[in-house]
Amino acid sequence: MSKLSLAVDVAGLRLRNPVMNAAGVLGMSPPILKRVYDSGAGGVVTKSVGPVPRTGHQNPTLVRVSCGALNAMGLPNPGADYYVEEIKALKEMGVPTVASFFGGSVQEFADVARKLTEAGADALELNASCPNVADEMGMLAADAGNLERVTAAVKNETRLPVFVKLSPNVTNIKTVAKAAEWGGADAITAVNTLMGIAIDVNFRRPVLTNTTGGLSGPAVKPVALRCVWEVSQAVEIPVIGCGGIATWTDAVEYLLAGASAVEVGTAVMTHGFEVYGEIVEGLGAYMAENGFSRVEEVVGLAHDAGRDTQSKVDRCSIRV
Ligand code: RRO
Repeated sequence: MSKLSLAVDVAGLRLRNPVMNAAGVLGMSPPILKRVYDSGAGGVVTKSVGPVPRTGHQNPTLVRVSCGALNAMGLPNPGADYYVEEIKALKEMGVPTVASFFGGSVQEFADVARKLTEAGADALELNASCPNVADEMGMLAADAGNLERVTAAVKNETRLPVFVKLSPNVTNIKTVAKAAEWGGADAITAVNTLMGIAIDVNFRRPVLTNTTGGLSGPAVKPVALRCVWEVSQAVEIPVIGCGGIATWTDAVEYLLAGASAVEVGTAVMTHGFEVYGEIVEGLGAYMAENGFSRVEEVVGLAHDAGRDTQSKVDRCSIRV
């Protein structure tokens, strides 16, 4: 049997293992993202950046709820020009860096993608799915036609792999995943946060200033896992799983559902930075115990099992 390796190549992005942080939770400061890498992650993802600085929504912007967290940060970021220096710093530290970004128009998406490419990012994550600025910008991931156009415009500006991050807040995620693929996406990240609300019974009003927010953490895992399952059936490009991953078993579930890599966000708030190393270690042990030598051998296996079960059911019904 060949030697076990956790290294993956996700649409051209080579990582020492398939575990990254999810965009947003840890911001963009190079020393903090370097800690994610030093804790064992294969690469890092920055907080989404746009064309110009934004202050985001007024506090409170984050509330802990049972099984997770609800946020409505409102895309706070210092603007793409500032990020250029931050990305250069991460690259100098040897950290594989995925730059997450957004725009308010096709041209803005394309311009920011070009700047981040010139800055030296290793891949781009096109955030089509922030749930907290939908009134202002509309949600790109809910509009297949626009998503395809924006993805194509971004691909025209960069030679880097482009991952399109989708939303679970849509009726049919397969349709939008296919639109991103048609636009030239190299991978799909599934998924962003699930829209929710928390109400303060004493003040008798929503806790978040923005009223609604994006739910993340363990509560969303079954929903996000279903999204990965469906998207991986709908497209030919790799899928990156995101949503409620806190343990190596969560990560393995995502791989079995069809993800080629995973992103871990909210769990860093509850488990600390060690969560990345723990997931990587557990994944390695699982692969060794089960005779896998490469991560790709695990990807999508649960779909095959589903087909086996189906055929057994068919055989049973024939006997009956
Ligand atoms: O900044 C946010 O409010 C935010 C973003 Br950009 C996102 O993609 N997902 C989310 O839950 N919050």
